[in-house]
Amino acid sequence: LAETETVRVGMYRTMATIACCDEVFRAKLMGGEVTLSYYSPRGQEAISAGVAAAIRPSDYMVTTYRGLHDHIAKGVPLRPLVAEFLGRATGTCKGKGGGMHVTHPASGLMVTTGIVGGGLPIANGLALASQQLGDDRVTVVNFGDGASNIGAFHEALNLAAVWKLPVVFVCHNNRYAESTAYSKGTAATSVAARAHGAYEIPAVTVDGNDPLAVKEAADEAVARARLGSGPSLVEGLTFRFMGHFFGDAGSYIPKDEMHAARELDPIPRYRARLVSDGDASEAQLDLIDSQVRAAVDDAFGFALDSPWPAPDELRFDVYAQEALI
Ligand SMILES: Cc1ncc(C[n+]2csc(CCOP(=O)(O)OP(=O)(O)O)c2C)c(N)n1
Ligand SMILES: [Mg+2]
Repeated sequence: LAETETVRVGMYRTMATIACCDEVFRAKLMGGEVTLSYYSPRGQEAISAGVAAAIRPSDYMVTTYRGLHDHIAKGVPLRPLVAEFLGRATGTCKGKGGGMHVTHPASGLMVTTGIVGGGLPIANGLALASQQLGDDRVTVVNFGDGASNIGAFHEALNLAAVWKLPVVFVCHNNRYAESTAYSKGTAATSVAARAHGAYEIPAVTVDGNDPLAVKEAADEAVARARLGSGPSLVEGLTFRFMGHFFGDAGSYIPKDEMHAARELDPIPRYRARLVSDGDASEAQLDLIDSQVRAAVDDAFGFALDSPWPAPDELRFDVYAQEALI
């Protein structure tokens, strides 16, 4: 069924999978069943779904500690993904990276980093490799609004523009960097204005709660990169529904601001849109929801039944040549 569905309905499945997986992580953390550092992407599903629908499986992606939404959208298989978040030997990095360092080259998810802004120069490196190899790949790098205040953001945009790298910078502007509101820390009306004004990079700000708007902007940016015309920046305006990390109550967010943001929750909104546009019936979307729930439960079952990495594993995957250890 999933193979034959349209791109528009597929984006719903992606968003539902992200939200369901996030819900189970939070429920298990709340119940004390699992322990991990967790940064919820709830509310930001549409940006990941829209961008992923604009690229190919062979394209590269870089993301952050909040990257569960990007990992799922890029197609990292759920079983090893959840196992990695839970630190199990069956994870994408044998449980040695955790959610903040998920890497899965087979699905093009190359780097997850906890260093704010650190992914942008790495994405340039991947894009430079593609440019030199002529492999026709595009690299997408996801980051937050706060990252646009980091030096690496400016260095990366400048160099990508000078070298015309096939990279798409995707800013998930969720209006907060930890507890700092956008307007308190950022001297620009938008992140797109910085890219365009300072580095002459084509840049747009779109409704990040609408996967169709995100996909349209990403389609253009990806086409530009693929043609060799250089980088673009897509900024999606969205909101972080949970605290910065699991355990942060977000008390610094005014109640009316949170209430207004939740009114724009991308998932019920997109669901209603698909039904009113005739893409799918409520029953079809309910079926997707139940399939998603089964897949997520299966992944958690698999992960929780998996062993921890053996202590001896510490010696491996540290250097490129294991013989040197
Ligand atoms: C270089 C660096 N500085 C500071 C931190 C601490 N830190 C972690 S997340 C974060 C906020 C980043 O906000 P934003 O880029 O908007 O991303 P969001 O968390 O909203 O997704 C900060 C300051 C860090 N991890 N790395
Ligand atoms: Mg932010």
